[in-house]
This record gives sequence, structure tokens and C-alpha cells, in this order.
Amino acid sequence: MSDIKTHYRNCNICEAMCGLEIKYQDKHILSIKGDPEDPFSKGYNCPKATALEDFYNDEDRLKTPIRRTANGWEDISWDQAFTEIAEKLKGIQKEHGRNALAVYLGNPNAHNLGNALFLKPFMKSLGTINRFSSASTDQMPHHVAANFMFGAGMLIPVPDIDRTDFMLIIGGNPVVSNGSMMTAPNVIGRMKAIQKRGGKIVVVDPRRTRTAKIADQHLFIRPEKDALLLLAMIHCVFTTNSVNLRHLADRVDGLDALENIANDYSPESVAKHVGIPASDIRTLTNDMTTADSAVCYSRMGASTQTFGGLCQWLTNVLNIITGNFDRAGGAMFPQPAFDLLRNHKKGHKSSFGQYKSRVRKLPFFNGEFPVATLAEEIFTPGEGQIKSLITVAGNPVLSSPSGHKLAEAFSGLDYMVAIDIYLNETTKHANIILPATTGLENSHFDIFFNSFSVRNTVKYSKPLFEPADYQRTDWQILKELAARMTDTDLDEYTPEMILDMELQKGPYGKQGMSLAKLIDNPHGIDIGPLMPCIEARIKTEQGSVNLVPQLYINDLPRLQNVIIHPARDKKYPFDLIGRRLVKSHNTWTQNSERLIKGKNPCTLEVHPDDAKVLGISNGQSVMVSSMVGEVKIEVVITDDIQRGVVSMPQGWGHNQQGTQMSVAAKQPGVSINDLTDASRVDTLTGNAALNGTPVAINVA
Ligand SMILES: Nc1nc2c(c(=O)[nH]1)N[C@H]1C(S)=C(S)[C@@H](COP(=O)(O)OP(=O)(O)OC[C@H]3O[C@@H](n4cnc5c(=O)[nH]c(N)nc54)[C@H](O)[C@@H]3O)O[C@H]1N2
Ligand SMILES: Nc1nc2c(c(=O)[nH]1)N[C@H]1C(S)=C(S)[C@@H](COP(=O)(O)OP(=O)(O)OC[C@H]3O[C@@H](n4cnc5c(=O)[nH]c(N)nc54)[C@H](O)[C@@H]3O)O[C@H]1N2
Ligand code: SF4
Ligand SMILES: [Mo]
Repeated sequence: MSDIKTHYRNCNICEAMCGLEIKYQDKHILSIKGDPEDPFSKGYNCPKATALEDFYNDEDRLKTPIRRTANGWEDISWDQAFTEIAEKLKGIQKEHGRNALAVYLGNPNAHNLGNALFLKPFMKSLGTINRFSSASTDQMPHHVAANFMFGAGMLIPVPDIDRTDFMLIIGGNPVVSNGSMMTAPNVIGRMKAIQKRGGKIVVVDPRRTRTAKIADQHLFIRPEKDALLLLAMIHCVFTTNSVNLRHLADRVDGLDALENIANDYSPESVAKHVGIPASDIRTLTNDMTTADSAVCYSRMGASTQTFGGLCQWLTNVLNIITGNFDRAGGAMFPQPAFDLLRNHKKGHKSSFGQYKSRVRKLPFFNGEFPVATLAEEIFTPGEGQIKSLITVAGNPVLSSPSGHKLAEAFSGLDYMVAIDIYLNETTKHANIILPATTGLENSHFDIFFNSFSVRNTVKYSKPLFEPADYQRTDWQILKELAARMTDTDLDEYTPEMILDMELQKGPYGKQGMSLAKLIDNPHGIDIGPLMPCIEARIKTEQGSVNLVPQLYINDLPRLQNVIIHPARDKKYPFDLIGRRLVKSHNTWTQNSERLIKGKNPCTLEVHPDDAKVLGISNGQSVMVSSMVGEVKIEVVITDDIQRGVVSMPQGWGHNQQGTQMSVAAKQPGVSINDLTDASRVDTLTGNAALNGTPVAINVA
């Protein structure tokens, strides 16, 4: 046995970028704890970090390629796998056109340095426009708003949680999720600090979440009515003469148009629909406009819903007109050391709506189509039909709306490849699975989450354990496939080479930022709090903020229609919403014994009054059905959920035949996405409307 050693790295499971201190001896991990010397997370970590050990040791994890045959899966060599894949995919593209091949990119791509850098050339080598990703079950409305208001889809303002005096959280549960589009390790600590300095936190959510319980005030809202609430708040900002653009007075276009729009949405006119009394909406607005600094942060609940586009636009608007934009304590732009917008020219035209999806005419944006349309693009015959698919670190069968329909679609494909670490609900449909190294075997640098971070910091992590010779990293797989698809030689670039170049060319390059410097500082380097930087960062042609982009004006009648004619099928009287759990991350961490042990967490929360009417009791199993599917699930009765709304976790349903996640199968749960309906989207952005799915509940 050799000496006990210590390794420092960032956890790459979620967006919080917690610094970890890992004690190990040879290939054995002795402990995983928060790194007290990490300048950003200062010793914080959540329970999921310790499971990095489990993923490293997981016997179910695939390490070499496997091929599906009539008699089950067989091992094949990397060379055999690449040769077969290139031949099959080229053949399909030759016969049916380049777009007959589709790609689905999942969430872990965003947490992986190599993928962040090599997916672009990989996509180019395939030459298809049919890219789909988890972004359209998540944050597409944020990108669309950023694109049209600030000139770049990646220029997303984040709440300056460490300096704000008032934080309004709409449809986010950062105490459990650890924050999203807001990288802020130890959110609880940061929220408590707001309160300690005399500030206030208000949560707007159909569920009394853990975040709501810590907040000073919680307002229950009817699902999918947030755009109305935001419009009414904006209305109040105008009627109380509280518009205050501060230093942005000459930089904001469209204030008059906004006032005209907001005119129609008095708190009294929306209160009934939103489920929040008009007086509360006025008080909420007053709290925000009178605080020394304030920020409205709206996330998944206000993004993965029918009006996600409007919600994210209006959130930015509210921050801007209350003088809380590009200012300490408000919504601010980070300035990351690896700047994804380094080469983004001002006035660069976006790809929004450049193409429309073939079947449902949903918009193409940020280089992709909404995943809600993937199944029909596979099922519907005709020119441009998708015949083959590559998934990269994604599990859309469990994560996308109407996931069970996607499973059916995948099983009918001519050919499918999965680059993944598990044989799971999605990858079991592949002809070949190419397994990548993961977690502790990889080097790490957060390109994306530094771009959404509440503080400018920078850190590089070396791999803890060198992978075995027979393993491949994701980026090596992507590069090899790209080379095979284009019959070109592999170039010598590694993620580290590109990272070093970007750091040196980036905003701190002149001060000596480089990969070598990061290697010398394994705990990470603090650059400092976010700084006002709109002049340098904004990418619109004129350098001003477009407060009222036309596409949002065009979308308002849809919102009005919902008010005037609330389309409600009486057969499905409840609104289903999702929830996240402290000890699971999306669909893939459930193969860790320590994360899934204990009581079944995959339960349906029902309000006591609803339970009484339904005649159901705690712990009883019920059938939940929607327009597209049905699941059987155990009930938990709680007044933490609003009447008429029910909640179940996302990411579960590991009960399918032919998968190989033996730990997850012990506590499988059911998939919420067997109920969510792919036909329900925010038609403006194409994002899936996962929240607010109409469902019925019947005794099982
Ligand atoms: N109803 C409902 N549905 C939701 C949500 C919701 O709130 N409600 N949330 C949505 C959101 S926000 C998201 S981001 C999506 C996530 O949707 P997906 O990204 O499709 O789902 P994940 O569970 O993240 O899938 C990760 C996949 O990558 C594999 N994997 C893990 N690590 C690695 C790695 O290092 N390399 C490779 N190659 N593969 C790896 C896993 O085995 C798994 O197959 O789900 C969405 N779906
Ligand atoms: N532990 C854990 N952490 C995670 C993940 C995980 O799976 N587990 N996933 C990661 C990922 S990929 C992401 S994107 C982030 C997401 O991070 P968050 O955005 O914080 O996601 P959720 O916890 O799903 O919070 C969404 C909230 O919206 C509420 N909601 C639902 N419908 C509505 C509505 O119509 N209006 C309003 N106002 N609220 C609504 C829900 O009750 C819920 O509290 O979390 C990340 N972190
Ligand atoms: S909060 Fe996220 S980044 Fe931090 S330890 Fe937990 S999973 Fe890892
Ligand atoms: Mo996500």
C-alpha cells in the first residue's frame, strides 16, 4: 500500500461547482468532503458528491463497447465498433439524406470539459441539422430571451445572491437543486446571509418547497400562470411611478411599448387566474421596488411550462425596469475566464426559427430542434424522416416528455448508437454502446457553469485516477467518430490545449491566466464578485437592451386566450408538476446504493382536501393518468402542495426490462415522463411544458 494522498477537484454532478477534497490510497477512496480551501464553495458539498466513489466503482458501468445481437449483448473492440458505426451511419445518410441521422445530447455534456469542446466538430462531421438536447426540457426560454434582449443566447444574467437585499424566486427550488442558471455552492448559506443582512426572500411556487420554508414568504401560485403575475408586477411598477433604469437609461429600447402592454394586466385582472390576491401582488412589487437592491430569479417552474418564453423575458424586464440590472445585488452578467462569447460579434444574427421542424413546425434555435418533437420526426414517414440516432450522455426515454413513446420510436430506428456509461432505458435500444470514462477518471473545467456563476472564479481539476488503456474518454470517442465519418486523420488537439489557449486569450489572459496557473492552484482562484459590465458584454448591434422584442408581443394573444378560454378537459382535473430530490440527479445517479437506500422517494404528493374527495389515504397506491399514459404510484398526503396540484419526482422509472442498473432497479420508481405530453410545449421557444400536465387520479 502506498501513502494516503489528497486530491482536489470540482464536483461535476450539478451546476454548483463545489470544490472537493478526496483522500485516497492507491485506487481506494477513503473520503470525499467539501474542500474548505476552495474560494467559492468554502467546504460545502451535498450528499451526492460522495457517490462519485460509487460511480467510479460501479460494476454495472460499461467500460468497453458492446453490440446488441439476437442473443443479447456482446463485447466488441473499439475499432470494430467505430468501423461498424461509420459504415452504417454513412450508408443511412447516403440513402436517406444527411438529416436522416439525429443526435440527442443530454445534461452531463454540460458538465464535461471534453464534450463541451468537441461536440461542435463532432456535429459538423455528421452534417445533420437534426440535433436535439435536454436544453429544450430545461432552459431554452432563458437562451431565447438572452438572444433577443442582449444579443447572444449565452448572455444570461444571474442573480447577485451575495449582495442582494431582496430575492424573488419563481419556480426554482435551489435549496434542493443547489441552484441552476445560478451557480452558487451552498445556496442555503447564501440565502441565510441575505436574511442576516436584513434582506428578504420570497418564493412563488405551487409547492411549499424546502426553499419556500427557508424564505421569509411563500406564495402559492397556480401552475403556468407566472407570466400573468410578472405582467401584473410590471403593471404596478409603472402605475406607482417606480420605473428606474439607473445607468441603463440610454441603453434600453422599448419602455413605452412595455408600458402599453402592461396596462392591460392590473393585479385585480390576473389575481383570480394566478391564485394570488391582488393586494399581495402589489405588496410584492412594492417590496421589490423599495429594496436597496433586488432581483427576480425564475427557473425550471417558470421555464418548462406553456409560457416559459414569456416568463423568462418578463423576469429580465422586471429586473431592468426596477433598476436591478447590471448592478450589485441585481441580475448581472458573469465574466468567465473561458469566455464562450469571446468570438461573438456584436449584432451577430441568431439562428432562431431559421428552420422549422418538419412535422410540427417548431423553431430551430441554438443549433437544435425541441426534443418534444423527436418521436414524431422518427415516426412520420416522408422526406427528411429520422432513421438513425446517436445519443451522447442522455436518457431521453426517462427525461423527455412522453418518454415511453420515444422508447417505441427508438426501437424502430434503422440504427442507433449511444455514448453512455450505462445500459439503461435509452441505451438499451442502441445497436452499439460506446462507454466513456466518467467523474473521477476525467479532468474537469466548468466552461458553462462559470458562465452562469454568481461569482467569478476559475478552477481546473486533473483526473484523480488514470483510466485503463482499454477505456476512452467522451472526447476521444467523439473525435474518433468524427474522423471516421469524414475519412480524415485525427488531429492532435486535446481539451487541455484548447482550454489553455482560451484562458490566455480570455479576459484575464493579460494578468497571466493560463492552464499552468490553474494547475498551480488546485483549490481554484477567486477573481471576485460580479462587476457591472454591460457595455463590454452586450452583443446587440446598437449596444442597447431590447426590452420588448417583437416575438414576445406576438405571443401575448396566446396568453390572453388561456385566460379567456381556459381549456380544461374535465377528465383530467389535476395539474401535475415535477420535483427534484436531494439524493438523485436526473435519471442517472440512482445506481448508487447510498443515494437510493431508505424509503421510496418516488411518491405523489396530494393535498389533504383533494385526498378526502378522492377517498385516498397516505401510503395508498393510485393510478395517475394523463392524455398520453398512466402510472401507479404511492400517495403522500401533505398541505405542502397546492389544492388541485400533484407533484412527483423526475428522473425515475428504472423498472424496464433489458436494462442493467441493478442498484437502481431495487428502488425503480415510475417515470413522470410517461405522463407528460410531448404535444404540450411553449410554442414560442419549443421548450417542453413538463409542468402543469393535466392528470386524473383513480384508486388503483
Ligand atoms: N418531467 C420532468 N422531466 C424532466 C425534468 C423535470 O424537471 N421534469 N428535468 C429536465 C432537465 S432540467 C434535464 S437537464 C433533463 C436531463 O435529461 P437527460 O440529459 O436526457 O438525462 P440524464 O439523466 O441527465 O441522462 C444522463 C445520461 O448520461 C449518462 N452519463 C452520465 N455520466 C456520463 C458521462 O460522463 N459520459 C457519458 N457519455 N454519459 C454519461 C447516463 O448514464 C444517462 O444515460 O431532464 C429533463 N426532464
Ligand atoms: N438534487 C438534485 N439537484 C439537481 C438536479 C436533480 O435532479 N437533483 N437536477 C439539476 C438540473 S438538470 C437542473 S435544470 C436544476 C433545476 O433546478 P430548479 O429550477 O431549482 O428545479 P426544480 O427543483 O425542479 O424546481 C422547480 C420548481 O418549480 C416549481 N413549479 C412547477 N411548476 C411551476 C409553475 O407553473 N410555476 C411556478 N412558479 N413554479 C412551478 C416546482 O414545484 C419546483 O419547486 O437542478 C439541478 N440540480
Ligand atoms: S451541490 Fe452539486 S456540485 Fe456540489 S457536491 Fe452536490 S452535486 Fe456536487
Ligand atoms: Mo437541467
